[in-house]
Parts: sequence; structure tokens; C-alpha cells
Amino acid sequence: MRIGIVCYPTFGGSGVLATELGKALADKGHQVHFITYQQPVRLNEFNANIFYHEVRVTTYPLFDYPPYETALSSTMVDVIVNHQLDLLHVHYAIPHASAAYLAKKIVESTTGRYVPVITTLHGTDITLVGRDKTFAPVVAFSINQSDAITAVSENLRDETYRTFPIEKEIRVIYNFVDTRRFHKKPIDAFRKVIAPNGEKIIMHASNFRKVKRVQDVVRIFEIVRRKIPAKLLFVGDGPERSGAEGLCRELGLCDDMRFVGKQEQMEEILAIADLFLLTSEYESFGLAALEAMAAGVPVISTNAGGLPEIAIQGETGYLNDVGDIYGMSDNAIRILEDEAVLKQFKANAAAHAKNFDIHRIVPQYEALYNRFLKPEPLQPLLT
Ligand code: GMT
Repeated sequence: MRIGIVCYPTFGGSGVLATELGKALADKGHQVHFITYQQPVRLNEFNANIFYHEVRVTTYPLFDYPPYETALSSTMVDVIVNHQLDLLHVHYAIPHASAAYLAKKIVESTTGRYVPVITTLHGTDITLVGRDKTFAPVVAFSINQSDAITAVSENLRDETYRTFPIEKEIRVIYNFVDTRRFHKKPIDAFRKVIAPNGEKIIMHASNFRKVKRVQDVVRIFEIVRRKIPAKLLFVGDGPERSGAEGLCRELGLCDDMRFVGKQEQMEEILAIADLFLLTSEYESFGLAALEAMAAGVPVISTNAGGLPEIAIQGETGYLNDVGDIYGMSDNAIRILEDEAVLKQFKANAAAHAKNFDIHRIVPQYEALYNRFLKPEPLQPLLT
């Protein structure tokens, strides 16, 4: 199959998922064309089946707001026609679903070809940005016009139905992880740099947006550290980072924590971690938590959004109410203070992540694509 993938190329979960999906499809022999404004961060290896098409927005003095969506649709048309794409798979509704709709209509009217569009909803495109009234009518329209719609969790599917007048079936296809890649031996020298005296390593990774409540991470760490020698590793970057750094200074934690910025090789870093904290106000899925579990790292998270669909209370870690800093601290201590307990949680996390393994989930996308290649009329999907 020749598949066009449209996504955000940055460190966000939707871009990571879309890129890993494209790589997996290419490994299985499909021809994959990424259409984005920048090389996706995880597209870091050569594969003869992968193509990358950059969306370039021409500037002009009149354009206070360069028309990115128009450039994106035009690039999609160009790639669909010149590379004979079978379908377009767009990740994150805004503005990818509406740009894809326009491209599909242009191809249809100029060549007579029908190119199916699959839209995968990821989270904030529905729960935060999408429901803003400056976007909502276009988001609802373009989702409804998609040939197939998927959501990364049941929670996100239900939120979408609650938020928009969607008339079609939304199929849940969970996010995935390559469990073999994330099953890494820790690099001792690296561990020693972070925790020279054998302290426990607690980690958080995100884009440091408000929704992540990163100050809760700092406060939990402060409580845990009173009982357990520990270090905190912050991976990623974003608008709330300086607030978190300020709080660290205020609480006198600077010597015990490190901000390592955006990192591509998450599996290397996760391999040295003992516990992962995800304190978000909302997560449609929580791909960072799944990657942590795949690396054998128990997760303490909130019970918001789709997180209860991927974690098991008291087995892979614990889930607490949003903002319950004391509950999360108690649970972190419970796991970290006993080596046998920690070992069990690590094993449980790694075992459970296998339910979301790349080899289980990618075929679900392929099955969905295949429905559009058959000449017979489509049957409703079974969930
Ligand atoms: O976490 C973010 O804000 C980034 C965002 C994205 O679209 O890049 O992540 C969303 O999509 C991820 C991949 O499907 C999910 O794992 C995240 O839970 C989801 N984020 C939110 O719902 C806040």
C-alpha cells in the first residue's frame, strides 16, 4: 500500500505515534510518505520505503498569518497524485483533517480519483483546542467527512461524541510501543552520573504544558525525598519548565534534580529510571506512561482521561485523583521503599505493556486501511 501520513513532527505524543506507525508500516513493506513541515523527530533512520515531503509556506508581506493549511493541502495533492497514494492517514484533527478534506476534493475533481482519509484523534485536538469556538465547526465538519475515524482510547472516543455532533463510528485503536526496543539494560555509567550514591531515580517526561501539572511532580518528589534518597529527572521542555525550576529552587531541591531537555532516545533514559510520574489534569492515553511501563518502570499517575485504560491500579503502579499530591507521594514511597515490591511492580509494568505491543496494534491499522482497498461496499466496523 502507498500511505500518506500527516502529523506534527515535534516531540508531542501524536507525532511520536504517527512516526512509529509509519516506520512499522514501512518495515512491513508498505510505502510511507510523511507530509509535515519538518522532519519528524523520531524519523531518524534510513528506510527505503519511507519518503518525506516538506510543507513549505511561502511568505509574502501581506501574510500576517502565513496560510499553512493551504500549503499543506497543496502538498497533499501533489504527493497523492505524483506518488499514487492509496490513502491519507492524518494524526491530530487540527488542521490536518480539514486540510486532508480539501486535498481529497481537489484530487477528486481534477483526476476523478477517490482518496480515503483516515483521521486519528489524539487528545487536545478534541479536549482543549478543538472545542474552542474558533475551531469547533471546522473540526466537527472535517471529522465527519473523514472516511474513518479512530481515537486512541475509549475515553477520547466518548469525549469526542460528547463534544461534537459526530455522526460516524469512531473506532478505538490504542497507542502502541515497541516493547522489544524499550526492554533495555541500564547503562551503569549513566545511572551513576544521575544517582552516584545509588539513589532511586524518579522521572517525568512531557512537553511541559499546563495540562501536565509539572509542579505536582516537584511537590511529590519533595515529599518522597524526605523518606527515600532519590533523584528527579525531567525530560522534555515547554512553557511550564521555568515554573518547575523556580519551585525546585524555592524548595531547595536543585541538587537532587536535573532537566535534561528534549531527548530522542527515550529507551536509554527510561532504562535507568525506577519510577515514572505523570500528574496530568488530562491524558487521552498517556503514551509516555506506556513507554515507561515497556521499559519496566512503574507509573504513578492521575486517574484522568484514558490513563485507567492503560495502567492497572496496584500492579503496574498507582492512579490517584488529579492534584492528590499526598496520595501519589504515599504510593511512590510504597513502591520505592521495598526492593522486592519495586521489583514486582517493574515486572508487572513490563508484562502489561506487552498488551500494547506494536505487533498487536499496527495490524489493526492495516486492517482498517484494507477496508478501503476492497471494491465491495463497506460494512460497519465491529468494536
Ligand atoms: O500531551 C500532549 O499534549 C501532546 C499530545 C499530542 O497530540 O502530541 O498528546 C496527546 O496524544 C498522545 C498520543 O496519542 C497521547 O498519548 C496523550 O495522552 C495526548 N495528550 C493529552 O491528551 C493531553
